[in-house]
Amino acid sequence: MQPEHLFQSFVTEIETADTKQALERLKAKYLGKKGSLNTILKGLGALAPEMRKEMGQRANQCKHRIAARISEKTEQMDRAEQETCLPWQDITLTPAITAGTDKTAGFHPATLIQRELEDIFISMGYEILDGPHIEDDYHNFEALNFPPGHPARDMQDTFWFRDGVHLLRTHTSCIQVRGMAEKKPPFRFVGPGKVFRAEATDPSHEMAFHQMEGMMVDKGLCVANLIYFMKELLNAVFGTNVDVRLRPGYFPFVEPGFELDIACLICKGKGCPVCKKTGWLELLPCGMVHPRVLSYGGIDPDIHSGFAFGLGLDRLVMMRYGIDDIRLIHSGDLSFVSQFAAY
Ligand code: FA5
Repeated sequence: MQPEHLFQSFVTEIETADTKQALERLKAKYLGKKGSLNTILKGLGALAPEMRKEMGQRANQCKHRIAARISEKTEQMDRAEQETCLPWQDITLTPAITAGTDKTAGFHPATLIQRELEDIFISMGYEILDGPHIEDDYHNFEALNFPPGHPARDMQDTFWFRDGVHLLRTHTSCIQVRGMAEKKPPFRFVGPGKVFRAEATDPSHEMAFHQMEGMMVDKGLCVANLIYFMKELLNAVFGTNVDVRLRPGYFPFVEPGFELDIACLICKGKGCPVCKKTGWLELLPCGMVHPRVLSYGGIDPDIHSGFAFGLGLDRLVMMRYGIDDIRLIHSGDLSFVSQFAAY
């Protein structure tokens, strides 16, 4: 091919190259080791000497023009990129406070309550553990005695990943599984964090909300120990005796299992949309750890027993601050969050 024809086809192609990757591909196609220009240059040896010099000059000219067009277009793209980017900012710097806009950041109410609870549990000898938001079927379900196909899995509407194995954790109970794998009894820990469920929202239900898991394993633990810790916790949070009721509750990973409800502090037990007109709010499901779950965790249920609980943190926030709609908590509305004192 004549170098001028090659240049023409390059000009047509570079018109439609609108990304840097496309330019790189063009560069390789025309100027690369195995590119079209090198093929022409390699063929020079086969030409008659008088043709060789002339063809060599034309090919080199073409090479320089192609290289120049590519770098020109790359520079254009760099400039366009810089124009669309926001100016660089160091977000770790304290912002300048302008007169009349003296708003400073504070902690989110869910963070405030979480930290307060952590302090209470640390004072009772608990450790704080963490776990990933993206879990697998084993940690979220199987090791908690929800075998595949078990109807109790339907209690928690789940966001699955396409691989059918990974999911957004539906509860913090997975931290029980991770804690047991890491520790030898006796131990006690809490695991706070965000959990996710594919469910319709209403004044007391969100799709992403917070829980705090708790687990204690030792020799000779029984329901009386569980109730003692739950009462201590609620008294410390509310600073007064709150009305609670304990009723049977089913969770495959505890036996016996309970629902601990708190008298709704929004309507003082009269009934409102938050408590679904019952006067009570489900806050703290709990129970004695199922022997099979202890065995999965490598703990001998004939020697050790344990209790576990899963506190709904957002609902606790609602009761504590008198918030009548859980959806406000994640709304990102500054007039809402700025009402809470810094910790
Ligand atoms: C559980 O998630 C169990 N893992 C709790 C548990 C742990 C039981 C250890 C026994 C032993 P449940 O689905 O009920 O259970 O949720 C626990 C708490 O999270 C509820 O009491 C409630 O306070 C809160 N909660 C549940 N669903 C939502 C939701 N959609 N929005 C806000 N809070 C919720």
